[in-house]
Amino acid sequence: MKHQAKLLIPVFAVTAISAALLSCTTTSTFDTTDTNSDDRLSTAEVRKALTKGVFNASDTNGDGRVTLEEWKAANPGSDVSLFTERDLNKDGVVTREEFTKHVADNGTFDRVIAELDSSNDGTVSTADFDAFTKKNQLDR
Ligand SMILES: [Ca+2]
Ligand SMILES: [Ca+2]
Ligand SMILES: [Ca+2]
Repeated sequence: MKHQAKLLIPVFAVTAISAALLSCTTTSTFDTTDTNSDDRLSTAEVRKALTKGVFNASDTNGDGRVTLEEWKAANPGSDVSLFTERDLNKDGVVTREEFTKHVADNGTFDRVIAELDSSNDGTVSTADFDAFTKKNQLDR
């Protein structure tokens, strides 16, 4: 269990790349993200973990829906249009499905994955992950 650096590192990278993204922390680690335990993070594994982490950080009561009130509390000072553009059917709540579709469509997490994948082979190895944390001096 050497790779416990939290995935809040790439989430910070997301916020650096795209100020439009919800800022948050997630408790996911390399090990918990690597769901098939092959010591590599596929884009699907990373996308799934980040989507879940970011969504859950806003869904404070854990009912699978983010209301505008919850979103404002989790993202103080952010433009409300960022919420409304994620509310695809405009019913005033962002469901997990809407959020997942939105981030898939705008490719936000793909940019994070590209940044983590220093060897450009489409997966994030523990070496890629360590190189990223070192480069960004976020190792803790
Ligand atoms: Ca894996
Ligand atoms: Ca909720
Ligand atoms: Ca909605």
